[in-house]
Parts: sequence; structure tokens; C-alpha cells
Amino acid sequence: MNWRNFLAPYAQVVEELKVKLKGMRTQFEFESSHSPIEFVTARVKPVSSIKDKMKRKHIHIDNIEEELQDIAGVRVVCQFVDDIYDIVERLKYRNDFEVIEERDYINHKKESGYRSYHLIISYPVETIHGERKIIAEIQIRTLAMNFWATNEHSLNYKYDGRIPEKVRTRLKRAAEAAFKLDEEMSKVKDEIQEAQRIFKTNKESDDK
Ligand code: 0O2
Repeated sequence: MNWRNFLAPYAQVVEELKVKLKGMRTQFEFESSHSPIEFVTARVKPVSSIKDKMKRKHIHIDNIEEELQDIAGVRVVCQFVDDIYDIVERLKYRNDFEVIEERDYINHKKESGYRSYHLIISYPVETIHGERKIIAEIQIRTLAMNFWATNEHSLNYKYDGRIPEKVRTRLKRAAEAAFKLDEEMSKVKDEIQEAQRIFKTNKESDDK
């Protein structure tokens, strides 16, 4: 397998999606004081992780394009849970890619405690050999969900996927605490946004 050639269109998709989603953030900032997008990150899955996942999920190399759907991955991090659903709706109605699957791990959290909203998309990318449809995953989550997932991911790495029961229980509790934080913040969302509006207006008049 020539991984460099295989991953080239995925790298292109990741770059294009990053520009487009960061562009959404900029537009929101121009048009209103609240951007539902806090930040955007993107990556192509490293070859070692691709090989691990293929082994774990028994994916044959011939089926990798259809079955390994997160080789190209983009993450959109929002302030509030409502923002996630706002972004999901906007992404579903774009005409530069097609959403082929939705996974709502917010209303249906994973056994680990993981919460996030995943969109699996088919993205048409222009190559020198013509158009290719590449499958990519967009993960949309709040800052609190991201904090939890990043820490849990590190622990999974440390324990090679076999986190001790005691730590796992703590992580589940931490996931609930993070979600509680999201719920509480949602209740004061209007107040927070009002404060951000005042801050933005003051800053703009200071900059004049
Ligand atoms: P990485 O290193 O982030 O790329 P599966 O792997 O079977 O759970 P599947 O079918 O690939 O899942 O699809 P899923 O669950 O919709 O998306 C997988 C990706 O979501 C993972 O990629 C993680 O990025 C994230 N994710 C899913 N479950 C969890 C979880 O319990 N904890 C954390 N921290 N992230 C999760 P990878 O390849 O596992 O990892």
C-alpha cells in the first residue's frame, strides 16, 4: 500500500473543509456578536491509527474507503449545546457535500460517557484525474465535551484501550459533570451572550 498516495486526496479534503468551516466562523463574527463556532481543528488519521483501527474493526484493505469513515476528520467546537444543532442544520443544507449519516451521541451517549454529534459526509474533491468522492467525518461538540473527550483519549492511549475499571467509573462521572456544566451554561446563555455583545461593542469603539 502506498499510503502517501492513498492519503493525498484525504489531506486535500481536510484542508478544504478547514477553510470552509473557519469561513463560517468568520461570517458569524461579522454578522452577529455570537459565533456558534468556537474553533475548528482538522487532521488526517495517522497511518499507525488507520492500521490499528483496521485490525480492531476487521476492515479489509479493499474496503477501507467505505468502512473507515474518519480518515479525514474535522472537529467543530461550540460554546453551547444548542449551537451544535444549529451547525448540524446548516451543514446538512450545504450543497458542496452530502451528509450520508448522522450519529447523535449527545442524546445517545456512548457507553464510555462520550458525547458529540457526528456527521459522515461524502465530499467531492477535484484531483488531477477528475472528481473523487471522499468520505469524511465532522465531529461537532461543546467545549466541555471536547475537554472530556481529549482527556479520555489520552487515558485510552496510556492504557492501550484498557482503562482500569476505577478510572473508567470516574470518567463516566466526569462525563456527566461536563454535561451538567453544559446544561447549566445553557440556562445562562442569554446573559453570557449579552455580556459578549457588550464586550464586542466596547472593543470596537475603543479600536476606532
Ligand atoms: P481518533 O484517534 O480520534 O481518530 P468506534 O471506533 O467503533 O467507536 P466508529 O464506528 O469509527 O467508532 O465511529 P464513531 O464512534 O462514530 O467515531 C469514531 C471517532 O469518534 C473516534 O475515532 C473518536 O475520535 C471519537 N470517539 C468515539 N467514541 C469515543 C470515546 O468513547 N471517547 C473518545 N475520546 N472519543 C471517541 P478513533 O479512531 O477512535 O480515534
